[in-house]
Amino acid sequence: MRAWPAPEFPKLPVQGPEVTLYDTSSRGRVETRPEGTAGLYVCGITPYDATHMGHANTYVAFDLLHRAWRNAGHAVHYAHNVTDVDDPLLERADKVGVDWVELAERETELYRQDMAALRVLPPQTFTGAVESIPLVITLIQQLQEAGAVYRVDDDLYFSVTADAAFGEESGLVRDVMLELFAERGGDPERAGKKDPLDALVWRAERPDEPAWESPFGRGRPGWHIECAAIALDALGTGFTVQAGGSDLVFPHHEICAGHVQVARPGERFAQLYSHAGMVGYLGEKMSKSRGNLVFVSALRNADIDPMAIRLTLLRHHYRTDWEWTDDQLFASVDTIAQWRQALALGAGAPSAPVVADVLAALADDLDAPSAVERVQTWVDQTLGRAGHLADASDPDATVAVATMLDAALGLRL
Ligand code: 5CA
Ligand code: ZN
Repeated sequence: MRAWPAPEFPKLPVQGPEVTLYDTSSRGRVETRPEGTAGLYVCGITPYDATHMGHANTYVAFDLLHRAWRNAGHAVHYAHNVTDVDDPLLERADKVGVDWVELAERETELYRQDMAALRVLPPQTFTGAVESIPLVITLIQQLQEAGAVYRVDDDLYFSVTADAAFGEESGLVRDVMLELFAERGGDPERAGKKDPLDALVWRAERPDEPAWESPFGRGRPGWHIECAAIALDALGTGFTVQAGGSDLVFPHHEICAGHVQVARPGERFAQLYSHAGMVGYLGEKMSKSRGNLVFVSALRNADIDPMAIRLTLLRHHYRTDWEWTDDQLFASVDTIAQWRQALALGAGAPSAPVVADVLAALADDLDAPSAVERVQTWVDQTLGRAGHLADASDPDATVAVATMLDAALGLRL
């Protein structure tokens, strides 16, 4: 499907360092050294409601990775999905009495506008679950050939243990897997399954549910097979980073990897798995099902500068869990005003050290909070206590810093 328009991406006069990233699978930091084009797959929204701060936090986090790679001189293929047919979307459409296709299209369009406002670089491949059905069918056939698919009534299931590496991505013990599987859309109790963790890959048609023709009968794809098929088609195997929020570590990313690794024996799905922390609000994880939401679009409609929203997110390290409060947003509105004041001065404190430090912080496991603090030091040096030019030792400082803020942090001031 159509993505959103790309914001301008200025080229920096200096090259950033290679990016090191925490890898969920090996439980340590790994230097990403993409050979040729870097491949990034980030799991997208299920479009039954508007983009909230949790989503925005995840997409801004991996936008920092996209930017850090580009600034290090790498080309990037960013692939991204939209789960535009799935149980929660159908349930919401039913509840509010709208056609599910219309609901998905409306919320996907709002998502595009939110991402464009936040200056998130768009994916080169943006694929809906519905458009991916032919890819899903091919992948299921390959899994059948590998003997990893069985029927329960008219539904098809994937044997997770067919992947010898099952469990390596999440590193979880079985009891925790079972708990998370039940919590996150799985059906461990279903009678007829060989292993409670086996994953639905094709759901046979049910009354009043959408369905598509397939060699396995009419039905629709399961969730994990959708991302596996889209990622495999866009990026092949062994692409650089599979990413999303930490609620996707298990079962989603584990089983995506399982599908691909069984269909392509001896190959790895992704080289690294990267996960962003969860944003909470009012004491709980921000989630559509709980309804404790702060929407990007609602803030934009209230004339909040999207750059202040982005800065609020950047002030938290992407791997930490944190709680959204409006006070943090108001503080960022003030910070942006102060930074703009400094950037309007022309001359300022030396730019080369702050540019180098910010690029280094971002290449060091996307350490945006340190990058933001470093910019603040430069602003403090440039502006005296009275808010007037204090250090004018670099006549071109503000152009260089503004360009770096845009390219590295996605803040166009
Ligand atoms: N469509 C699937 C992925 S294929 C899905 O999880 N959709 S979602 O709309 O529930 O979430 C979209 C993305 O936002 C996922 O990467 C998810 O991990 C992330 N996410 C959801 N809630 C939060 C939250 N409260 N904080 C941070 N990230 C979140
Ligand atoms: Zn996904």
